[in-house]
Amino acid sequence: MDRTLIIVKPDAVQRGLIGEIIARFEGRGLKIVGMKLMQIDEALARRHYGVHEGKPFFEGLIRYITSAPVVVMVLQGPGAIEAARSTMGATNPVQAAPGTIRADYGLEIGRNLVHGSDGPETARKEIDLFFREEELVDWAREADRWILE
Ligand code: IDP
Ligand code: MG
Repeated sequence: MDRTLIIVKPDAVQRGLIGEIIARFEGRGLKIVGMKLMQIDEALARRHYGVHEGKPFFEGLIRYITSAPVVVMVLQGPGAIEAARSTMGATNPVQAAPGTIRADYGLEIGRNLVHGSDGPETARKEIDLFFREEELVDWAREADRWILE
């Protein structure tokens, strides 16, 4: 089953939107198999966003993601990566489709509330970066037979 790493970013935590954002993913049927509140330190931020090193927004991005606590989650389900990305909306909230998290709660690309892995390889790397194997719970959800065919 596919897995993806989600981060409820510092702006969303500060604005009291943790529950709202988790509810979007949970309601869609994605299963939470890992979750914690944490403060990302600079070293972890630089590793997580390593692909963006050297870009003009990079240092600001590191300051943003380390500026307050975040909630990190591993979500599981068929097509979890794509499902989560479509629930999040486009990177720039102004261009995101209405009904997505970023469109419904954001206006600026540098305060776009949520992160989601962009592919299977990135997802594996990001999950390993934020969670130890024993922190992930492989549980049987009673509702699964009403969500998954
Ligand atoms: P994604 O989060 O939709 O995958 P990426 O292109 O991977 O988007 O960028 C990572 C994060 O970097 C974005 O979510 C956003 O927080 C930040 N970011 C990207 N481009 C800009 C920019 O032009 N200005 C400020 N922040 C940016
Ligand atoms: Mg990305």
